[in-house]
Amino acid sequence: MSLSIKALVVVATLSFSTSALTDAGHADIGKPGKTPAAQRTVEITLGEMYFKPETLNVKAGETVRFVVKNEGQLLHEFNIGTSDMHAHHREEMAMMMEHGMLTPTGINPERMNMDHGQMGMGSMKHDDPNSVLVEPGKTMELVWTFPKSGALQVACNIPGHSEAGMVGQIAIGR
Ligand SMILES: [Cu+2]
Repeated sequence: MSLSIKALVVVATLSFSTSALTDAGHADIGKPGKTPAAQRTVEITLGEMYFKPETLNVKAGETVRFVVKNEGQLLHEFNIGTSDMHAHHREEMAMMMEHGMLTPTGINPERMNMDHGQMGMGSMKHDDPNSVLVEPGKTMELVWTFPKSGALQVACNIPGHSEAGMVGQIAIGR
């Protein structure tokens, strides 16, 4: 992947849209954190079709810097949310795949940055702050401040992946 594409991926991840977090009915899943505030760094490995580790133990209110490495051959996602949010995001991802914004192995930056209004998709972009999309061989970072309590999951919402096992639990402790 060229540098410019890499830069686009980083920009896509850093543009903080909070749409995913403000939809009605969403549980408190926490919020994006800042690297200097991170109390620790947790390394996550993605592959076909797993997260390592699969269970994350975090403290209430803790800010964690996740360094997410894709050691697989396919595009994967590391997304923090509730099972309802993941179900909703899976539909969006399926649409992005259908429209060529995503391919099984990567992100198509031209299509991702197109105006999708004509497709009836509004300004759909993969820029949720609670998620990183990681292309094969790449490493991305996500800093997250967890809520005081709640039942959260990590999932890869690329079509077929969570169904094949790319889902894990986040345990929020005291
Ligand atoms: Cu995946």
